[in-house]
Amino acid sequence: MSAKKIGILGGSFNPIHKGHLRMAKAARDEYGLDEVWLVPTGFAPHKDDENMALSYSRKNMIELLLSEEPDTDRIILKDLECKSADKNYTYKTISYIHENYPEDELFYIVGEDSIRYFHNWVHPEIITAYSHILVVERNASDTAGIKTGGISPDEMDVRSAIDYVKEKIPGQYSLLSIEPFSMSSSDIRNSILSGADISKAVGEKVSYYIKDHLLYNRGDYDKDLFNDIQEKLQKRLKNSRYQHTLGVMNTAGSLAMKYDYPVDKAMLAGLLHDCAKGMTEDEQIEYCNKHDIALTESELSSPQLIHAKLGSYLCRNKYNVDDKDICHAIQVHTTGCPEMNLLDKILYIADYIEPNRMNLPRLFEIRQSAFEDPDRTLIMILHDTVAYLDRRNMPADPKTKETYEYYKKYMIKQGKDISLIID
Ligand code: DGI
Ligand code: FE
Ligand code: FE
Repeated sequence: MSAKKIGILGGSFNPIHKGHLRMAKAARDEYGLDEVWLVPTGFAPHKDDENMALSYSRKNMIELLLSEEPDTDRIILKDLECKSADKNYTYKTISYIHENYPEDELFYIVGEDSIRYFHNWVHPEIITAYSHILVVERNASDTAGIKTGGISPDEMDVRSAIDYVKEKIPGQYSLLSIEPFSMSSSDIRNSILSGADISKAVGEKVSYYIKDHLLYNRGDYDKDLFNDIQEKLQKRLKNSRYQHTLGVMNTAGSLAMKYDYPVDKAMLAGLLHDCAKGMTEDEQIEYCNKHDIALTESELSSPQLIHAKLGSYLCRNKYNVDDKDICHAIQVHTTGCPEMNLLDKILYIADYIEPNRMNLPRLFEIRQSAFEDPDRTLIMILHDTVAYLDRRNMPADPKTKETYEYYKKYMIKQGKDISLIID
């Protein structure tokens, strides 16, 4: 294999944004690089940890942005640092790449803000020994808050700063000739908190991913609230229903761990999902009439559906969990709905696979699938539910049918073969 030119763009990518790709493309095109590797950090104890998304999600977002941005040939996610529990020093990563790709020529791509502090990094001389440093200029406002010991833009412009650093840490340094741009992950995280649209900066897919997983905007729940609700439900539900509830709560929590959703929130949705089952079906209908909760024809003729809608109402009004995501997930937990969000899917699936469920067809396969591909799992469950209703001459609710059709189309659109899981 002939020697390659490899660009390396390290960072926390928390989250990745289009500016990162601009840097990668500029380096690739100006230096004729064969590949540019995006290398996300693993744990970064020096960063504000609370805002650091799991490397699982940071990697997913890199793949999502690469999949929808034009002109990303030869720009790839390289997962080198995520596996380490230690601090990821750049010199270690560069040494590792050098040792494993000794023939290749390495280019380390950094923003101006980093180069202004580079001489204070740990072993910068190892980085320059093995790689050519490519610097991307930033706007003055983005480099103003430089750490003590760094070179502020008031002191020197970027070229002089590079010369100064080169004097201290000899090596090859070049300034890439792209226009400076203002885009930073921390600004994006702040925009999320203020509810602003971030899709311009990160693309539609990453923007959706962040919303779906509630990244950078996670509340937490009082543990007393859990105990309080558990006590109430234990009194109000039959024992078998209460055991099912605990099973759904814990399964929803496990799925949340797997897919990087806030675990406590998923558990709370699981805990409350069947709260309306403390009433008989007649009582449920009466309660709905009294509180102006409109029921559909389908719900009136199949009253076992009502507890989802009523449960959502009770969640907000009786259990004081006024959380739109949890209420929505409870509302749709029996029939599903098109475009379910991640919590909707977690609850829908957990309800079906929790440990007390038994004697369902292909339950083992559905349980395995739940931890591999939520959308495929939805289809399996919807298929089996429709078949079950059919066998018993029960009508499927229009929402159930709509959801099933929606996800079949959705999977096919994604090029996923579902022919072996449905008939
Ligand atoms: O409340 P759970 O028993 O834990 O589970 P669930 O909320 O999924 O409700 C399941 C019941 O609802 C079960 O008896 C089947 C029924 N069901 C699910 N989808 C439909 C449905 N019944 C009708 N008529 N139509 C549906 O689409
Ligand atoms: Fe239910
Ligand atoms: Fe349930």
